[in-house]
Amino acid sequence: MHHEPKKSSLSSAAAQNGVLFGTAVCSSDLLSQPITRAILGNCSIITPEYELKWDAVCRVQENLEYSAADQLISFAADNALAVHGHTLWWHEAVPQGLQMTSDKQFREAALNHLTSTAARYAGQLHSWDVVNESLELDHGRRDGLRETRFLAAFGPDYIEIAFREAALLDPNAILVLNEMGLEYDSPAAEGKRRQMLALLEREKARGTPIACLGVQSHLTALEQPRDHPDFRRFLREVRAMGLSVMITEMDVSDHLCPRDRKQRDAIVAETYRSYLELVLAEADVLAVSTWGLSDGRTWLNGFRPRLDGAPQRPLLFDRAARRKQAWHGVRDALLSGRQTGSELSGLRIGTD
Ligand code: 9MR
Repeated sequence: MHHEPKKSSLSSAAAQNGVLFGTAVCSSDLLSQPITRAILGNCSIITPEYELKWDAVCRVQENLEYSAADQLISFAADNALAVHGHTLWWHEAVPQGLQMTSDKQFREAALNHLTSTAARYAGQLHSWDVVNESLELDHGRRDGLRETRFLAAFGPDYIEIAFREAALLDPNAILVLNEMGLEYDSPAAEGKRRQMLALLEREKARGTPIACLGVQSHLTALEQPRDHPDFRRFLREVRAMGLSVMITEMDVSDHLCPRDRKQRDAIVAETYRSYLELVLAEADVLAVSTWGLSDGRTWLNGFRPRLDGAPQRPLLFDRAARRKQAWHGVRDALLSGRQTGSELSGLRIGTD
């Protein structure tokens, strides 16, 4: 396998600031040589895009199926890549058969899934998204928690329960609370940032072993501001709490951009660059991951199709796995990133 020279790799640019660089990977990506080469040439960490989710592991109830996840994790081990586990408890990944069970049955199944999965990979993962997308302000609760099967079955303690179990089973993994939409520029997003800080304060007071906030970073070009004082302030407050940050799912939807490729690619690249520079300057960033590497395989064509029918170009490589301007935007930001809080890396709030 041909590796790109190290000097042109995103992971080596990131490493200059002590940061890992990576991407979400599907097991099918490994069938493509150009994609595999781009992963090996640019990444120091990978995230299984769906293979570890509860509904993927548990297609047949009571019968956990880990072979797809195992394949990605051994690919990572063979190539000295770190692995970010995604995700233990997420409302969208509850297996069909468990939606209608009693609370008691649901609690047993959810704990069984968490403990089996965390124990199986203990010592092999860099980090875990223990709980994913726990806030939804539209659900109208004072604490901002999303109404999910987990909340209904365990009550609001479910976050603490999940993190304590994960910490017991895999004490060396960095435990991450992953969230979407914290980075947007709107009154609703500001409300979510406030609720996230309140949630982190509450969990800290109880000694929940959350080490890191996962900021998904599904950005929209022309919507994401170049500077973003409210988000800056939020990241500073997160750092002041002793929490590190991972950018877990970054991509840039171009559905608002003009069709012209050159213009689109330039706007997307600039969105990546300015966003990453901001986060690297304000947070104790452990890792930066995009949600896929190549425009040939992105969730965005389904979720946010362009009105003109042209395929989205939201990632760092084109369909032929050639670097785009966005690759350079990310590299520039990784090289210019100045971290002031890296001594905080790895601290867990409220433990011991
Ligand atoms: O990109 C993922 C897609 O392939 C899966 O079908 C989907 C459901 O499991 O999840 C997508 O990834 C989501 C991630 O797990 C959590 N944050 C939002 C991502 C995009 O929907």
